Amino acid sequence: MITLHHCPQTRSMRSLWLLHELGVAFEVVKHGFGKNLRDPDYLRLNPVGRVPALELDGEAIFETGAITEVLCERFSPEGLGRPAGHPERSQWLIWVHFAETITQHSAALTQQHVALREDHMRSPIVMKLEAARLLKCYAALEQRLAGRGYLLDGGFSAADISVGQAVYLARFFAHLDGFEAVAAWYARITVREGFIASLPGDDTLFAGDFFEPWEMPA
Ligand SMILES: N[C@@H](CCC(=O)N[C@@H](CS)C(=O)NCC(=O)O)C(=O)O
Repeated sequence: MITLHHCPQTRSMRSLWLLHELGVAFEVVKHGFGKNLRDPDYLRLNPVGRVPALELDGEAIFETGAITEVLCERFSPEGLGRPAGHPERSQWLIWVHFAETITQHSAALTQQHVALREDHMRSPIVMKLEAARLLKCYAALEQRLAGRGYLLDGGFSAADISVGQAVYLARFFAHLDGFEAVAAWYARITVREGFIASLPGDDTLFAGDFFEPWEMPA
């Protein structure tokens, strides 16, 4: 039995997309994105009270990258995954985990624009800095994707899912304008049924499509 603990439009969407692509049977337990994640019952699944958490045969697994590795090893070692010893193993690991390099900035920006309730708590400097750092991540992806259909030459993999979902979140804070290879790849992977099935319904975290950094005070 596989159970994914999920909040829409967060990192757990990455695991949800992967599960859909794997074509395995699973259940989703949806959580509100708030203090409820600190409930003792949930902390038994993820000790810092974050999503995702995955229950797999009675074991609780947290950290998106670990979940991706475990699911691919078990259900799609040479399809969506690249096993130890495979020529593309290192590149697969690099890009699966690069998703976190991107998402740390989106998480900081979600805190700035969404989670902080009072305007005086928000920082235009942090907003600008974190959005600029997303653009640096896009630049690294542009370099990798120039002349490639997918992140790995061997074809679509969990690396595209991981980074693709990270770019989905990043696009709320930094436009893809000027990153042609990234935009073409993003368009290519987000028509997939697995991605579409991982999108939120009415239960969105973001009350808009884009959050502009605030102007710095003069
Ligand atoms: N590195 C962890 C980060 C998990 C994480 O911070 N998830 C966010 C959602 S994107 C969360 O649950 N935040 C709730 C909170 O910070 O209270 C992973 O990849 O699973």
